Amino acid sequence: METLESLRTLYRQPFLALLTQARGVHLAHHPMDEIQRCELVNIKGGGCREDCRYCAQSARYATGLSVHKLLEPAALRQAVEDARAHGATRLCLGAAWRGLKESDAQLEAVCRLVEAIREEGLEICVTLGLLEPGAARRLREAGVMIYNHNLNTGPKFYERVATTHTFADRIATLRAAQEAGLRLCSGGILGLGESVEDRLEMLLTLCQLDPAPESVPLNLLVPIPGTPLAPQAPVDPFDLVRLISVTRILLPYSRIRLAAGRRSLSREAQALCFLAGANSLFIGEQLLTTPNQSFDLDQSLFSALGIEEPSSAARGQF
Ligand code: SAM
Ligand code: DTB
Ligand code: SF4
Repeated sequence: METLESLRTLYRQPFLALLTQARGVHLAHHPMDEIQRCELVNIKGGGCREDCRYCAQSARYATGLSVHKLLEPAALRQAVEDARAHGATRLCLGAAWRGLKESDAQLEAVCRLVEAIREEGLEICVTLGLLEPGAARRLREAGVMIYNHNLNTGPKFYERVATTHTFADRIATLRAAQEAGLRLCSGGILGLGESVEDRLEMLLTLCQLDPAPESVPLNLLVPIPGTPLAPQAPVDPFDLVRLISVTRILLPYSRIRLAAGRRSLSREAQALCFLAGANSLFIGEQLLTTPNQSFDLDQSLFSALGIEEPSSAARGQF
């Protein structure tokens, strides 16, 4: 059983020792050069009533973002085509709202979207905020395979990041998703003003989930002008690599996704992240509301590192 103290001990090792340990764990559980590619699509942008202090889509901050209605099934075709063109094996549908109850009309609308693409041969992940158990079951029935819901930070720091819901609410959603038979994708954001201790507390919570999340996205804060957290100092890439390493050691079987914020990292820093155990990323020009590292740059990075497009047989292997 891991403890916060054991995580601290891991984290504080000399950098190269930590990296070497993580690499050993990675190679024992994953193919050496395989990186999962996930395509993101914002199915409902902006106008969220939650107050997450990092988020472009919260209606509480003047971020200049317009509010969109839920995407129509026809418009989702483009995302499926983009995913194929980018070699993605997973499509992640995101919505900017607090969450879904079983009785919400939006739940049925999302299910219709999922049903329209469930036979496309892509893994379908959705990120729709807080979920009631009945809503989670309905999503599973419609063909959703994975639910993304990030803890974002440690339990003590959470109220400094959002006050309209709690860390415990987020855990309850993860439980509801698991009980409905959805696999979990859950991780966090670095650079919100949290301490290393907060990050380790978040990891400890993630590794205490049973079963552990199948994927762990680690985002660097993308500063959004108009949000309260925009002025935060950037994260030192070595701190990110250390955190990825500890995550890899704690969660040997999980995918670790180098998520938002890749554009702010050098190619070399991204390579170090892969060496530490990151084996997934978002591909394509756009995240939810901000640009991703361009597909051309990714192609040149993959080519420099000798990383090939994953075969469809590799899909869902872990
Ligand atoms: N509303 C749902 C929720 O909060 O879970 C789903 C959408 S929300 C935008 C998905 C995740 O994106 C957040 O939990 C957070 O981890 C990440 N995110 C949002 N804004 C970000 C930013 N500016 N920088 C980095 N990550 C961000
Ligand atoms: C995740 O962990 N990061 C993605 C996805 N899961 C939903 C979202 C990143 C959003 C970055 C800021 C934006 O584009 O608004
Ligand atoms: Fe809303 Fe999700 Fe953004 Fe929070 S992170 S403001 S819940 S869209």
